[in-house]
Amino acid sequence: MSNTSSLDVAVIRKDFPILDRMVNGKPLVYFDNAATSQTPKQVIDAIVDYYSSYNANIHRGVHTLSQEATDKYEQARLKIQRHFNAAKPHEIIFTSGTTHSINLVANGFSSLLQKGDELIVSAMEHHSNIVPWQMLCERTGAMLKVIPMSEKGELIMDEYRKLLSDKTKMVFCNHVSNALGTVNPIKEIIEAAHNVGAAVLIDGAQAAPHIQADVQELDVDFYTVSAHKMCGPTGVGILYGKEEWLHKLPPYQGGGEMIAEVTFEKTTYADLPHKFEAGTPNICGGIAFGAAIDYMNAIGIDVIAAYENELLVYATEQLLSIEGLRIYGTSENKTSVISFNIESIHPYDIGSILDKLGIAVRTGHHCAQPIMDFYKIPGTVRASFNFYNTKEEIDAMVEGVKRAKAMLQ
Ligand code: 7TS
Repeated sequence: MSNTSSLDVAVIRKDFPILDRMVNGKPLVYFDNAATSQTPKQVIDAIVDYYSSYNANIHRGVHTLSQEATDKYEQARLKIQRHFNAAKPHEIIFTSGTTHSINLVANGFSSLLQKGDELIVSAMEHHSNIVPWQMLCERTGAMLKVIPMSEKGELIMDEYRKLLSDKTKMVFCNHVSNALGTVNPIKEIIEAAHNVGAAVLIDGAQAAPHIQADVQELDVDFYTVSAHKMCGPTGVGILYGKEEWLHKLPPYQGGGEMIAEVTFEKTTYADLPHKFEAGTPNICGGIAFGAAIDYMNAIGIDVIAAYENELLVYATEQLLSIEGLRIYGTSENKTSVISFNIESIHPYDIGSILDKLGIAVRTGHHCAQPIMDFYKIPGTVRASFNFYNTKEEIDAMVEGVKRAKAMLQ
């Protein structure tokens, strides 16, 4: 593993113009990275460059601008392919993000399932990895089973193995929980599912910014990512799918660019990846996603992970020094997410006081209501750190939480 001395946070912060701004008269402390990350100027420049120099529709024009835009868009696909080590570029489907990617797969499985089939979901999913599968079950008569979790916020793997059978057709689970930060043992989950012939979708939305995922090494069937959590823009992401699965799934949306030939009698579909990319895509977003991947790789995901782990350990210690503060998600295997509450104080009230101090955290159920039901709480305060955050910012948050506690109790 690389050592953290190669991450110069003062230099890195200069890449993020937004980190200079004031909020409510205080310097911004941005700890809502799990919701969306901030954007470095290298990515902002890629967006400005696109609209200033070669904005055009892709895959269709003979003219120079269209060719330039097409080349840049397809280069971004190649960068993403290399980053996640997909075997082929056409296994990377551009989508609007993780939610779109999951819906694309869930919709495709409608034609592959029948009544009595079983799907397995983990107890710690974001709603976007629950609701599309419930809708699929309603359409097909398949049943949804749930891998339970422990008080520490870890999946109970023995229970998972008991749920698997020859009825299991698919398993879906996040790589990292957005509400708890738990890193799930996805390699084991994938292997066990494959042993009963089930396909696996891993929601990588929270993992991709912090962990280097290798889809071939994981042998995962589908992996989903949102660019905006990886220093890229909103409204773009990818679905990785193994070629054989992408051939089996029918197209999700019909329209331009996804066809081979259209007549009123019959339409044939384009090859991968275009079969799943109907209509004009988020061209600039895809190119900027490529720039974001370049930016993160220039620092190094391992370097990022080691530094963020330092922040996690430091913040955990500091927060736990506050009497009555409880952290939800205490696995040893975590990314830099801390969900907490202080006794009976409502998380929203703590979040509002922190905001007055310029500190951005998320409060609420984090689109993971089953986790809140498990702990019997309405929600948590969630602080999530990225590699441009500092220990001084953590100190400011801890002081803010102490102040909130004194005011609210
Ligand atoms: N899956 C996980 C694990 C997530 O954390 C999120 C977004 C999604 C899926 C959906 O991603 P989208 O880009 O399609 O919206 N999570 C959060 C969050 O924790 N706070 O705001 C959004």
